[in-house]
Amino acid sequence: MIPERAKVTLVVLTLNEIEGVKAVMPLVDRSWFDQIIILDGGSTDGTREWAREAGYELHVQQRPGIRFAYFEVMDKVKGDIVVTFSPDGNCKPEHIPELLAKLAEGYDMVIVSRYLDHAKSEDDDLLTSFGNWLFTRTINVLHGGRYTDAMNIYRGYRKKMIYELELERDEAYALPERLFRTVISWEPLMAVRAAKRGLKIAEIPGDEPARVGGERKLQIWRWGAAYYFQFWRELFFWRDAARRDPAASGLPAAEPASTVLHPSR
Ligand SMILES: Nc1nc2c(ncn2[C@@H]2O[C@H](COP(=O)(O)OP(=O)(O)O)[C@@H](O)[C@H]2O)c(=O)[nH]1
Ligand SMILES: [Mg+2]
Repeated sequence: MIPERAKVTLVVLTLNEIEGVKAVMPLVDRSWFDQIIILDGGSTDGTREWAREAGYELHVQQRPGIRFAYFEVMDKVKGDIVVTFSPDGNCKPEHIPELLAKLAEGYDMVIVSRYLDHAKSEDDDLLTSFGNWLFTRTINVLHGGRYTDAMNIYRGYRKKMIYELELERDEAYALPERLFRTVISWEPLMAVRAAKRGLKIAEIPGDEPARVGGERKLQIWRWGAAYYFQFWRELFFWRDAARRDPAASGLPAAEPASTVLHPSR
């Protein structure tokens, strides 16, 4: 029997990225994906209007903060696989076919790593390059990961993994966010819990070019502190109850990753 083809949704994060979307989105072949959603944080620079005119599905988030953007959009994601992408120049679209091919091998998550093999980041400064190294190394040491880049947005994963790792729950973020008065994203915690759960993870190397226009929204100190807090808290906070007792978790049993993707349809 031919396995049913896994559907793939591209989620494109935008917050005032008009120059980026104009330069980058034309390089994203729409036929690579079953669905493309522009996930906008309330842009006021014409990004939303541009997305509508270009015929993209658009979701404008209601609550500020990247994790709320993800929480809100998940109901609209039809794909079995989600690929997240920033159209600000930092993510090279030419890595997408390789990313999809890797996911088709059955990985739960594949990260485009800025630090694997020959890859390099032109967006990094001394602080972000040290921060990314430190955070990735901390996750590896504390939680048994083997990442070279645990922080990048540019990645693909099974949608169901979000729920298996309970990343959609406020309790995973509320305390660090209150302590450091910010709203964080879910990629670092995803890396932590995927490692804790022993999921099938891969990385492919991918250069990160400098951003195209616009401004960086990264809150270096607040996010750094909140993520670091999360990493240590995870040593005792999320004890992987679902794996030990699936009946008690109320979660659907994990299914093997869908096997067939067509990156070059
Ligand atoms: N929807 C949404 N997108 C955001 C938000 N904050 C940042 N982004 C987008 O997420 C991507 C990554 O943000 P960026 O500031 O470039 O972070 P960096 O690349 O890690 O320095 C960019 O495409 C931003 O436009 C937000 O609150 N909501
Ligand atoms: Mg960026």
